[in-house]
Amino acid sequence: MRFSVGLGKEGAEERLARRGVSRRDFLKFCTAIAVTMGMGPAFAPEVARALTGSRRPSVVYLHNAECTGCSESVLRAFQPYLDELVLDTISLDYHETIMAAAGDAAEAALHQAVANPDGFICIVEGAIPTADNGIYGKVANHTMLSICSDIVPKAKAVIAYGTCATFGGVQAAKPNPTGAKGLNDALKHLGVNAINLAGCPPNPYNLVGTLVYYLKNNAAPEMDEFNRPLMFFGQSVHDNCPRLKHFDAGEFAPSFESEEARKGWCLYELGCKGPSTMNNCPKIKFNQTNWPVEAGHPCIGCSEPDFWDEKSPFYES
Ligand code: FSX
Ligand code: SF4
Ligand code: F3S
Repeated sequence: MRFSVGLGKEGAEERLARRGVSRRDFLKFCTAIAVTMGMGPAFAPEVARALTGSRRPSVVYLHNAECTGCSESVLRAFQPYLDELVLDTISLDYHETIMAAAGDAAEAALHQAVANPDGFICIVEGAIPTADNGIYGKVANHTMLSICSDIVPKAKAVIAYGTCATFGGVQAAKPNPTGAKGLNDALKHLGVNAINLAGCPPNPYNLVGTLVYYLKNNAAPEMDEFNRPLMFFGQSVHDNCPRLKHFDAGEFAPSFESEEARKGWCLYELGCKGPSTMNNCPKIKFNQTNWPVEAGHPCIGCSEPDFWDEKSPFYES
């Protein structure tokens, strides 16, 4: 499999090699992304081309009310060095958690990125507290609401990453004293219409797949009624669950510690919300290793709107 690398002084392949990402790892990764996108392994060279193009899009990454698990899901992925690949594909010009700059220098970096004549992609993590003019969440003495209102509408593409950014997440659970909202809900009056990559945490492969799609098509992928890309969220967790044959046979594990649970029987009677949750966890897994239901825990519906209120109690069917 060959792919041509966008050339600069140093090609992407060389940059990755210098950071310890072998060509083999990179192509394995591209194949996984192609499969995540529902395109099949033959699409891997296209993914490789998109990820190694010479023009790296400028990305501004904003944080709001959240646990930062979304960033962690990208940065702590261990195989094959997903963080390196992501950071090599994009020019991450502003990210409050990992940037070296602080104070005025960080503010300057943000405004410089926003003024980039080629435009920028905005990735947003966390819910936006909107009550009382947004005073319950501030960065650098500006409310998250005012920062997002200022920056997000200027982006050429917007990705809400994680269930907090998409639907409000835990911050928006009743009684929601801070008036926390997902991005599209909070900023629809400004015309913001983000691609929603739900999940708590979201799967970083879905983020990379979205970036690849955008880099290739200069447009958002086809989405469902909640703005979730159908290529990732078109099927339920249940549809692809390895325990499905036991569900169909009426074989339900009576407890987590039971022999039946260990044998792979269905967790529906222990609270599993897989049948009403759209996500690709069973196909993609996390860190290409495992995912909740395979590890013995019911799906709690973390990629659905209002899941804290609507899907709880989590351990009752
Ligand atoms: Fe929310 Fe992300 Fe869950 Fe945490 O930033 S989607 S609480 S994994 O971190 O926003
Ligand atoms: Fe469906 Fe959950 Fe049972 Fe899997 S464990 S088959 S997702 S109900
Ligand atoms: Fe979330 Fe259910 Fe997947 S809880 S991580 S959507 S299995």
